[in-house]
Amino acid sequence: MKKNIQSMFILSITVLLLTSCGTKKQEQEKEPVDSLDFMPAASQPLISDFYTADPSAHIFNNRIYIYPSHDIEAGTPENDLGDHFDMRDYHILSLDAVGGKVTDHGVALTIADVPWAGRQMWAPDAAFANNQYYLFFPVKDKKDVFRIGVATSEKPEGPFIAENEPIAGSYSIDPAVFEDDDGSFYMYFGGIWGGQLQRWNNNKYDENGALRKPEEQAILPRIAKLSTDLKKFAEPAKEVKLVDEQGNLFTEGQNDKRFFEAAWMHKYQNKYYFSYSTGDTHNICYAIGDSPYGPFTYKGIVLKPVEGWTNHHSIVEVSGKWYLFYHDARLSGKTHLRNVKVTELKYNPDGTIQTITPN
Ligand code: FUB
Repeated sequence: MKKNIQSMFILSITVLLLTSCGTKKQEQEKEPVDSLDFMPAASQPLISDFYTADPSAHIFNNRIYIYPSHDIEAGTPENDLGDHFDMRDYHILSLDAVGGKVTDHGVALTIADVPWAGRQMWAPDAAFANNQYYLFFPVKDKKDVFRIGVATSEKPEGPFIAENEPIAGSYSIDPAVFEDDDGSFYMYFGGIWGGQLQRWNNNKYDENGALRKPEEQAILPRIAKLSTDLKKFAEPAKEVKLVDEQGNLFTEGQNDKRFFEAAWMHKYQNKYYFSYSTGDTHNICYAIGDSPYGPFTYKGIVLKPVEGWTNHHSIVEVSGKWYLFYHDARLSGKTHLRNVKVTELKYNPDGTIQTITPN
């Protein structure tokens, strides 16, 4: 018996040594990094010489372009309304493949060049149509009310020229612009707390608009179809219904599932996937529907909480694989100084998404 234990011990050590040598060899051969197959769920910052967040990724001209917020240490005191997210410009990033070299294209749009802007340039998005590129961005106007602006450029990386006014009928934050297969564009938007969505009912502004009580129906994100020039809403903004499997809207108390901010839309196997952050519970969740307008039925968590208070993402297909672009504050340890990252996203055969746990 004793002999048996001894030989099992020797065998285990040999196996362990052989396995770790094998791993080391494979690691040395991983060069250059051109696939995420072997990477852990939490990856390295795509760029670390300045802070970026809220990555909206798109493929333009066979290249990956990322439209992020540009986080800075502005010295603005932190509060629950997010005043410390006091960003002043946008830089566009691009790379030819996931794992490839990241290019920073410099300042694409600055707050001083937006005639109606007051402060805080938050999470942007982009689109291509009519032979030009569009940058959609939320910023507070001179009365400190968030509106959504649009700017255009001949190049995906800018520089962008902003329109003189915000998009009429737009409000709150986090625009996500989705092109459907028929060429129609829709903007999803909204964010509660500092994003001010609670101040808007029936598209009317009420400075005193309050957050909902736990037993009340949760505030819903908004959608508006865009005009063909992508500079206007083609219709008044509508609420996007997010429901549970029984078809019930969430209450504010169900804050691990209800919408908070950071909307994104993608289509997979002919279904519409609406994903969003639950904010104060820090998940990226998703819900599936049959129309861009919804209703969307809650299905689960895409990304569990990352380091830092905010969670924000985009989901994009790149060369036949799906990727989640996201951010965390691991490098700075400060919630308003974030870094964008990317990791592979996988579907189950039934179309549900495998939850990603950042590590
Ligand atoms: O970056 C500022 C805000 O933080 C974004 O608009 C939200 O989605 C959150 O990430």
